[in-house]
Amino acid sequence: MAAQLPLDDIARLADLHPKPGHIRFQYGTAGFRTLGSVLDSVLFRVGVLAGLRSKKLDGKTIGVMVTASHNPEPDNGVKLVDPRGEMLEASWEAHATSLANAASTEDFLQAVDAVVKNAKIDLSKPAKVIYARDTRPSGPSLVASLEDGLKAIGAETRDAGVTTTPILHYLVRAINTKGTSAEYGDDSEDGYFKKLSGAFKQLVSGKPALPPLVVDCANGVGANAVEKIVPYLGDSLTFIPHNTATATPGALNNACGADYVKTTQKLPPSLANELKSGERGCSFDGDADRLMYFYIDARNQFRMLDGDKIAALVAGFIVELVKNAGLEEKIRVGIVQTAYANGSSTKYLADRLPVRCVPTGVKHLHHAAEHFNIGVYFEANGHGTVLFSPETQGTLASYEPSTPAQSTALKHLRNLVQLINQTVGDALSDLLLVETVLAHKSYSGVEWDSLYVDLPNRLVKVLVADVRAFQTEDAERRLVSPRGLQGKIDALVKRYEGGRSFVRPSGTEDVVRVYAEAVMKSQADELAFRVAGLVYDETGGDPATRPKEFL
Ligand code: NG1
Ligand code: ZN
Repeated sequence: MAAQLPLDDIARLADLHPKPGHIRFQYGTAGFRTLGSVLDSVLFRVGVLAGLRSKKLDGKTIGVMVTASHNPEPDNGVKLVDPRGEMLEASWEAHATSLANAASTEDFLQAVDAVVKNAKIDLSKPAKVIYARDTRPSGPSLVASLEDGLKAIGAETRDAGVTTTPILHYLVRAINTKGTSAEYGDDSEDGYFKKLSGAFKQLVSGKPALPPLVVDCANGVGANAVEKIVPYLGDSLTFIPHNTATATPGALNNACGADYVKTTQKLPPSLANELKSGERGCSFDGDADRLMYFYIDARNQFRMLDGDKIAALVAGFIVELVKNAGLEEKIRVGIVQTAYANGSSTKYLADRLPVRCVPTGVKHLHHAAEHFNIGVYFEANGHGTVLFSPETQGTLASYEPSTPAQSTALKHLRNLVQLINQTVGDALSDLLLVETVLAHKSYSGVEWDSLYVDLPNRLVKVLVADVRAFQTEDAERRLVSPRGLQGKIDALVKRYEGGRSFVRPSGTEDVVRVYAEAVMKSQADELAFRVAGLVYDETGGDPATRPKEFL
């Protein structure tokens, strides 16, 4: 007889984690994310779902990360990690949403049964799940709910404790590739730190050491990772960690971290006296998968080096190495961006490389990057990585260089494959990557920044009655509905020199986002607010209550 669902166990434990009445949960680009205090039932159900996903994939280990990334401390969230360390396959997002929204235990059992049938899951397969959480106060109790769900479905579990999102992704891939030709590394934090630091030390060996690097850890779990990697790095790189108060209530992502830097385009106030003219620093977000750099220029002004600048720096370096290795005929390097990429970065990169634009959300960038031999992807907000296709890794492993210069470049490329966390954006791995390029090029922030000049830009949010009324096409660069609105935006944009603007519904908040850029800051601001005004008026907002800043 085919194996059955352990309905009694599931029902008994599900009763301990009832769904709150009036909330509708949605598995979006960032998994489930909302106030930590209402997520108990979601975590239980995600535990059951993770077990089912593992069974579906023949007992491969699935990851579960409990985090709300750059969101404020009262928020929390959860997302699943597929066996190769990537985001959950899109078709399962609907399963996650349906389980999370079942109103009662009985409905939940039915929803589980429907997933089993729909996804044709063989229940006799084992289920293996590894999970971790960030430093949020709501983490421990949410993990306990998750554990109940994993118990209910009979999963074999491993608790990775408090760690960063990218380390959890690394562990998932390391576990699932153990003993295969694609072995990713030892499946432990130690294995991760050894892999990254080993590659970094080789890459910078013989280069003069860079000045110490100020690292803003957002008062989050990245602080632990930074502290732990220090002994592995030895004197190859020195950190000056800041915002490491992971136990201080309310400190997480508060006036610090990568999202603060990107959205305010300012230095975190806590670093005000830490950086002198010419010095560089960087910020992680709360789960250490985003990285923003910055420096203080000769006029003592703060200058931001965002995900687009990181992409330009890194892609340029990789292209040069591929060429120096004599592999430019064999290895095609490409870039993936979203509509939020600064127009100047797109121009700079497109003059040199193939560039693709995809909708917002890491899964879109990641999948598009897989189509290149080496795919570099970064969101402007600092989330990104570099993917080396399996064929390219094979080429790099077997290639026989014919000159000493080729041999050196090849060695660097091989080390980059080890240095870069190819499962997901990783602030620590990306930091080491940036430092590698800066060391090779003898760049300070100034030279890096001068690759191109950012166009001034502005991002604003508009609260509308129904976000679902907004639908887009062309990688979210144009609206198809509400009908007629895009035409009005186009007419407005034409009046601004270097103007570009687009409107899209957020996938993580109940708002519509408006982005605008233009050659002058005042014009970018004005364009953003005018477009926001159009959005507001078009969608049932009462002109009398229109926010004043929308002009
Ligand atoms: P939404 O809320 O869909 O704009 C935000 C970021 C994305 C991505 C996701 C996931 C912006 C403008 N949007 O998405 O880039 O990082 O969160 O965390 O930064
Ligand atoms: Zn994050």
